[in-house]
Amino acid sequence: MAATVVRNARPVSPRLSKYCGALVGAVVGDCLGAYFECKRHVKVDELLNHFAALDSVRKEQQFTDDTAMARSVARSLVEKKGLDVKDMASRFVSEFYKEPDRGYGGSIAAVFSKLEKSGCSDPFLPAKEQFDGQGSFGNGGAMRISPTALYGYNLSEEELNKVSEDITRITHTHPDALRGAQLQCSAVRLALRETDTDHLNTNNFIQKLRTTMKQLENPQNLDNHPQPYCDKLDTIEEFLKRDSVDCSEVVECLGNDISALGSVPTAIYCFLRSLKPVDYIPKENPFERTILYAISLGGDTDTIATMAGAMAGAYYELDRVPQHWQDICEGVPDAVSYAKQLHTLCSDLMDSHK
Ligand code: AR6
Ligand code: MG
Repeated sequence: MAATVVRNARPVSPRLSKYCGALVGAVVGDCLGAYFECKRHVKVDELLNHFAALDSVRKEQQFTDDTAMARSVARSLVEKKGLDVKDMASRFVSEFYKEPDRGYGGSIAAVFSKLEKSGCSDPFLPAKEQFDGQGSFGNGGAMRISPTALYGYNLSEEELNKVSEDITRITHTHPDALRGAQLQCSAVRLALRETDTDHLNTNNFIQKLRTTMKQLENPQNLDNHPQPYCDKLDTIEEFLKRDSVDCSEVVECLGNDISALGSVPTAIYCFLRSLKPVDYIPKENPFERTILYAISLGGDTDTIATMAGAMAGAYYELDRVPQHWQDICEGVPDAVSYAKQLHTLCSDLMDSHK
């Protein structure tokens, strides 16, 4: 597919520091969250001690599959100047075979193997065959989608949703995985578009996401039609009205697992909750607070932190991502470079439709 038409009435120029913040935020969330991955409960003392010790660490903190795949998404969008599904699928495959030990999901190797054998002739077919035709409901689509929000900054909502869906369908076809990636992409784009980095109207933010998800989950507005993501957005809104919500309740109601439905809404909550101080996380910088809060929930910490980190980085901009974290996390210079290239691509698309 060639570069998609920009259909917004008045294309707006995105801020480069927000683009860099989004991709660097995602990388540091992944690298720093990876240490705690799969711990069902993260003890606050252990978390704070780990991060205090990190201040004097020079060793590189490695990224996982989340970043490995997000880099392929960014590279493909930049080099093809838009979505080329076959190109993206073949980048996923070669990246996987180059470094298969990046912590990929338990079942995704089967998709890569079939894609490789078929030369990606039908890039959507292997994913459709997963789980007896049900498709994977994992968060592997959502965890890598952030660069799409940068590329699609000025696309119509419909177009953005289509691009997110197609990128996800290369590996995941279950509706929960598709809707989860669309929700994550929409949330990152909303955070990019916010210009006042000191005041975010959380009700508006959630309301915009609910409108998007309602259209995707229940376009005909049928009574009793399942709309699991809208339900989770309601829960987030209710939690944000309360003075405090226990971590255990957050995990019970929103989730912290490898499913898209059990992690994307959680990441959104982490971002929105961390706009305000969190009593057990003594951090003034709200970007840092977002990452530590996300990890404190345990479970799929790298992926929840990468998704929350993308939103927080997009909102607060690059200079709120601690310099030391940028120095020790693998892949940060590349993330900056992809952000710049996506920024240029987005501006070129705008110019070509003026
Ligand atoms: N039915 C039953 N189990 C399922 C289904 C299903 N339809 N879908 C997924 N699972 P996968 P991902 C279970 O392999 O989404 C890594 O840590 C099943 O146990 O598609 O790319 C990443 O960083 C399957 O093995 O991977 C992500 O955080 C597992 O979900 C996370 O894993 C993962 O689905 C998911 O990555
Ligand atoms: Mg991972």
